[in-house]
Amino acid sequence: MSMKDLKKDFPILERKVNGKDIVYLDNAATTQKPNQVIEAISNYYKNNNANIHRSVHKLSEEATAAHEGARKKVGKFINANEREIIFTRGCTESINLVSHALRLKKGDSVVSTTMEHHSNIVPWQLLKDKGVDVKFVGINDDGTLKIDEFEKLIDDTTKLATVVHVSNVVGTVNNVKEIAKICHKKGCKILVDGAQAIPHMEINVKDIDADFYAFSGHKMLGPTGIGVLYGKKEVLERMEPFMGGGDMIKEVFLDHSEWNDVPWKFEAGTPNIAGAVGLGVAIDYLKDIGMKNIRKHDDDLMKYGTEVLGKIEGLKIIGSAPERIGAISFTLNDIHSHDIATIVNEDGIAIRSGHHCAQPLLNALGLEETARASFYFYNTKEDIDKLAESLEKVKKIFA
Ligand code: C6P
Repeated sequence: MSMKDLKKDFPILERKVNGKDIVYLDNAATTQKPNQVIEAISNYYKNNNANIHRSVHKLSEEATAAHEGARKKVGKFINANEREIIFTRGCTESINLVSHALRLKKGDSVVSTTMEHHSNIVPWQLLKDKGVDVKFVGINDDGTLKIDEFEKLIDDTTKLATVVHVSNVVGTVNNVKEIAKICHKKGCKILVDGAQAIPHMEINVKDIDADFYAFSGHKMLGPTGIGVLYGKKEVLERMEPFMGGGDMIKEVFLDHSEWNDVPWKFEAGTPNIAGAVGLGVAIDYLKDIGMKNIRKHDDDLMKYGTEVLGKIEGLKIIGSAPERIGAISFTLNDIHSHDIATIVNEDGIAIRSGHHCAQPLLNALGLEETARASFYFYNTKEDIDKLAESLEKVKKIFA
């Protein structure tokens, strides 16, 4: 089956926007959902809904099995043990979990990068009140990281380094395996923000040797409100809880409590059970296509997009790292990106504009905003052609 045929699994891609067939090029913000995922969520609520881990009745047993089954699927998908998979609300919460549960203190430091999404900057800044220092690795003009800076910035005080696997703005693929090696050699742990990597490539957390790997379900065909934090079991076991509440305890006394085993120690309260079920089915769907096939298709689109958009006079593609995937950011003459996005929307084309929640990265590139087209396997070369045509119209309007 060709990637084009898969489009029919996505009901939303059949709708019209402003009387035109929708061209959805905002996949880095969120991907669309196939019928299989939508139906799995609906089926869960129709047939199995109950709270989990708490009751002995049939529905609770089924709901628990569905939730824990999804955890198994996630574990297998990234080559981790299921006990190393913590369900969260999304990548942002996964990073915040680590920033709280590590219990960093005065004198400790964290090394991050200028390329990060705000989700991997602000949680670390919030630790400044505690006396934790946050340092940032810079970028080169082509949108690659200054990897040598990791080596220089990590010192005896550094407890954690954190890096985005794939940039949501310039699409740069960082060599996280090499960065993990540097971190471990220098004696600190590494957290990888995999939000934009996991939709497009095979992820093997053991091969990367990441201590933590964070991502969101909704950027990989799953529902919103469900995400994952992978953590090495021995690391998670040494960490303190993130939130307190039901299910994260073994026993509660009035003066103290004893924590549940990992991963449940980090999952306080009733979780997003339907979300986990939906994510599990999204993973089944991705595996059926094959992550290698998805990568190949998305690489082809990136190449084609770079060629076609690159030919438009006045259009400048931002970032030229040797390995990029998923997203092309660009400026067009001096037209504001919100104007670009608004005008192409008239042609049914969805792209993102603005700072993409990565203001320090844009500042480092000497910009305040860009337009961004981001792709997934259901996109076609025709989608890119339509965007190019529409951008010519934008230029005419502003000529
Ligand atoms: N980037 C984008 O349009 P959440 O919101 O928790 O699902 O994901 C946060 C996040 C973290 N890291 C990276 C690299 C990301 O790209 C994102 C989300 C979207 O680029 C929405 S701002």
